[in-house]
Amino acid sequence: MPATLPVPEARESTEIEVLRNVFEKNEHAARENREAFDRLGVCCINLLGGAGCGKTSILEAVLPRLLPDLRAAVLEGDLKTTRDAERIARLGVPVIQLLTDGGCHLNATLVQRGLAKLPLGELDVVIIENVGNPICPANFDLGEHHRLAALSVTDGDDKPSKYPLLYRGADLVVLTKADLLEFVQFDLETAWTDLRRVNIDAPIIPASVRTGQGMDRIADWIRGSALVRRVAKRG
Ligand SMILES: Nc1nc2c(ncn2[C@@H]2O[C@H](COP(=O)(O)OP(=O)(O)OP(=O)(O)O)[C@@H](O)[C@H]2O)c(=O)[nH]1
Ligand SMILES: [Mg+2]
Repeated sequence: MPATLPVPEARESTEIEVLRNVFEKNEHAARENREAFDRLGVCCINLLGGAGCGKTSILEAVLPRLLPDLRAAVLEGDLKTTRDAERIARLGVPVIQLLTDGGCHLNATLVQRGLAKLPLGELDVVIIENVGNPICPANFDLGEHHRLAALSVTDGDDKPSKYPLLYRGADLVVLTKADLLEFVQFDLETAWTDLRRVNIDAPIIPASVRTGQGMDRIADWIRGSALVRRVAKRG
């Protein structure tokens, strides 16, 4: 054992600098994305939630309700596979699969590359399904106007207090798989109270793709958000 502890090398401060650069680069790309959306009157929604909480299922149920009066496209974020993009493509909706190759969240630069492949000027709304993860994606602005956070009742009523960042930044919270409420231990009041503790404003919509519960309300919210952007462009 050495008698004295080794003196930390300058390496540590270099790592901090790199981390700051990552966020700066992301913020720059996010700003550019948002400016492009605003210039073209396109509404962008970032769909977030833990792995398997039902994000793609929501899109499968809601997108047909928005078509044809709303022109929508989807960016699908995943670590691997094009499976989610294939599900969206079956609806006849333009979709680009964004693969992070192991990365736990989308960043604005990758989103920018996906947007370049979409006919942005012909769209009303772009929905970005983020990587299934209740933690990291919430830290990265993609240039979206709104965040839709999904919380599955199968994940437990303690999640809003354990992962507050995800729900704090949400403009809409969807309680997914509500048809399973009778089979799992999920106290609605606890979840609701904790959600309200971190986010006082966002509507909370219990929903199920099995029963159709909540799907019209989600579609209305997306339609309303897109309309606001279209009017803002004209103004
Ligand atoms: N019972 C029930 N099952 C659902 C519901 N929504 C989704 N599921 C099921 O939950 C599983 C995951 O659904 P996905 O829509 O793929 O979830 P996801 O959040 O997109 O998953 P990742 O993209 O991998 O994070 C599938 O087996 C769905 O059939 C629901 O409302 N009720
Ligand atoms: Mg998915």
